[in-house]
Amino acid sequence: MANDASAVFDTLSPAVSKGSLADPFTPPADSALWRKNFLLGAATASYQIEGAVDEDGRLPSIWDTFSAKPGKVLAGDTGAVACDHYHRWEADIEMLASLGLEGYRLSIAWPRVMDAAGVPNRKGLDFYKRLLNRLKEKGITTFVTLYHWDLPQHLEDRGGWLNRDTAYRFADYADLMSRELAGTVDAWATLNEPWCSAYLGYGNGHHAPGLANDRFATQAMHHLLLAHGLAVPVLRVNDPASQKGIVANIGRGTPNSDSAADQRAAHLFEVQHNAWILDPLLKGAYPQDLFELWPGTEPLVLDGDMETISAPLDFLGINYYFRTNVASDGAHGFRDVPLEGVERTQMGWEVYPDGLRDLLTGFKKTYHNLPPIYITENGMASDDQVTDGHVDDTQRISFLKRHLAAVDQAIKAGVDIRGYFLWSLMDNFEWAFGYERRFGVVHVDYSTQKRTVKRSAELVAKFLKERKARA
Ligand code: IFM
Repeated sequence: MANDASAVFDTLSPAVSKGSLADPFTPPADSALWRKNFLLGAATASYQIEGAVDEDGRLPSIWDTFSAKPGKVLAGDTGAVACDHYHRWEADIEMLASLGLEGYRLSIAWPRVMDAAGVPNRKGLDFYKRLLNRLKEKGITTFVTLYHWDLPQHLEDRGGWLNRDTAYRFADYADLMSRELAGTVDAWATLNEPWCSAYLGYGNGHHAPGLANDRFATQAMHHLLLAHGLAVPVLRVNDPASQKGIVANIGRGTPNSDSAADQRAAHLFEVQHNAWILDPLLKGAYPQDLFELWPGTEPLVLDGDMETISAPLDFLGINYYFRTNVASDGAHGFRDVPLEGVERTQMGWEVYPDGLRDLLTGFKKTYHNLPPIYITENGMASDDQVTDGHVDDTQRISFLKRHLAAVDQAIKAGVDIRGYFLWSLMDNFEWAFGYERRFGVVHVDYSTQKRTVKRSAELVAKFLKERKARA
């Protein structure tokens, strides 16, 4: 983790670098974040930053198809150019390193690296090799996600995640990538947020491929988890020194009242958001309450599938953003009851750091085999503007400080949390919300591709520099 953070200090707002501004980020002296081995990094994903969708043999993905359909993405935005990272990756890594960030979580675009017959695409593979080699040279710990939602369109044309065969194709893809990239990856995550792929993609249609059927969602989830389970042993054989895991987004559901019905609604919310993924992975079974919520949607599960899915993990990645206040819908489920007067982000999501702590401590009680945890995403969107060359993202600074305090509290309560990745390194294509929602700690001007380090990133860099100096 030997980054030279000095470069960014040449670009810091003068008041921050001289220490004349109160520092609203630095964690208290007793925080676990001061531990040198607590990894602090930033995350991105291929379709959200790379652009270059038609270059060097990359095939179409479901997000190319989906975003081209009118009305699916805000303002008709697509990932065709995004942050142009495919061409600007060297400068982006310099920027990451100059901030002193110790870890980088990226994803690989499946349609860039193999064709429909499974033949490797050398140009696509070389892009990731160059990228990962440079990260290693910089001493940055690499977390690589194999699937962050950009399924090759040719697989969707054969049923996508509704087709069991996609899970086997994913294992082939994992095999290729881990043979090609072994030694440059510190940690492999098979999937990012299977909840989003299954529910938003096949359950309510807000994401690609845009299908809306609860039964589809449960079957897609099963095949996603099976894909994960089939890939893990392949990764273990090809790249034994790396860690293997999966990344789940988790949601806090709180009851709108003390009534038994609302308490049950909050429980079902968390079953649908958390247990649907974590129970099969960590208990080898789907939570039966899920099928109370969605009667008759049990997926087709073949003998041995649950054993495959629940093989031990080296780490669990957790992505957390907000909580949802819910009430009973009067039937089997829950309905959102948005609270008034609470702090929200540009996404309209409530800022609720306690939810992260409470979920993590709850998982430790529920899952006796809970693997070590990395917070693989946490952050917020705000309508950031560049003024005189600076972006003063005050709400984000406070958001990050409070969520890192929640992580510290969970660590002190005994949860084994080893690192935290900011979402995101830079503003990017926020799926159905296009480029309007800015999650980065670095601002991107999409008309010029100019990157401007936001004040939040300056303060993270300042903290990391201090921590390094003390080590
Ligand atoms: O931008 C996404 C990311 O791709 C997955 N997790 C949530 C982020 C914010 O919505």
